[in-house]
Amino acid sequence: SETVKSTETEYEVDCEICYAPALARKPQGVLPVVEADPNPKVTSAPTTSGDLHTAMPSTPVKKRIEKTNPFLPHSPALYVTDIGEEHKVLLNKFCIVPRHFLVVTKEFHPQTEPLSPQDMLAVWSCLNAVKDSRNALAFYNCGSRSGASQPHKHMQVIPLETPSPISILVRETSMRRPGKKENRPGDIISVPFNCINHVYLLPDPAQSDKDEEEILIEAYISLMDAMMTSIREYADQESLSDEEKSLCANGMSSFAYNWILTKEFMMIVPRKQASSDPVDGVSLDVNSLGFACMVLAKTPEVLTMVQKKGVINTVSETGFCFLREYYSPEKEQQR
Ligand code: B4P
Repeated sequence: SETVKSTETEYEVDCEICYAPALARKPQGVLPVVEADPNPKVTSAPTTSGDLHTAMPSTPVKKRIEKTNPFLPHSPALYVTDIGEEHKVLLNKFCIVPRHFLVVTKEFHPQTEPLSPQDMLAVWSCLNAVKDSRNALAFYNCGSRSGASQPHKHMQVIPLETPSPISILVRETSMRRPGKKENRPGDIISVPFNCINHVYLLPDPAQSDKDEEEILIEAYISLMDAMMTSIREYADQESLSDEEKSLCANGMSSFAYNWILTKEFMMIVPRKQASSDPVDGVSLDVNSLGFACMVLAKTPEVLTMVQKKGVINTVSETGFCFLREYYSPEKEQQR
């Protein structure tokens, strides 16, 4: 089926818009809109949609059609290998980028759970194993407002031949400039989306006194901390409406966020909503790849809307967008 890629240059970065109308016809395994349970107790696969808890009122709920879990059991044709005791690698049945694969927990864990050290190590070993390791992207859509559609915990890896737009943006943002120090491993920066985002610059494990597990855990915890602090500051804005304040309160407790990992950085973007603000009823569904400046349009209307609004503006609407006079990436960097 036909997939057309185009690029839009924004902030001197070539954002990618992928137009794949055939995907509009793919069966939707839709994750019901759920509040993450900070202490999840589910250990076996849910059998009814009722097992997948509560709806958040102001977020649109897609109709759930598929009730089976595509990862348990998985299709033998898509199985690649096991990673340790807890994970398996499956090919993505609906990939756009060749060799896009999934790192799936062998037992059912909910997609609303935070990543465990084993999850991150499994993904890290995949990043090391693919060709052109430095370009590859791994991501996790945590919680329903993050763009996730499958409720069984899965991370995803996209091998790439050239650096992704977000890798270029992070390298650019962290570089030395007149009046600005170069950022170093262990620093947290933000890239110029108009919404809360935090990027942890990873040290090279070969040059660090910490092992890979310690590095990944430290990065993840630091980013979670930074994310919570930012949402608290966002909620303190005087001009915020009551509706937005309650959205923030939900944001603090329900942990919908996108997570991106490369060999160079780890990134977190908390999510307020699953899709961009509608224009004449047309909106873009955004997952972690949106914050890699890579978006997927399945209809001509969505394609035109994103081209007009711009990729970065469109995806930023799905995060917690500070009022411009309050927020600036520079301010974030000084923190
Ligand atoms: P989720 O975290 O639940 O959601 P998603 O990546 O947004 O994928 P979604 O299923 O909503 O797909 P969409 O039409 O938006 O991930 C579920 C994963 O499981 C997906 O990778 C899905 O394809 C895969 N999957 C579902 N059923 C499966 C099965 N039976 N066996 C194996 N794997 C199965 O997008 C379609 C695809 O395009 C997704 O893989 C998405 O990640 C990818 N994509 C989106 N934007 C892209 C971009 N800009 N560039 C390249 N790829 C992009």
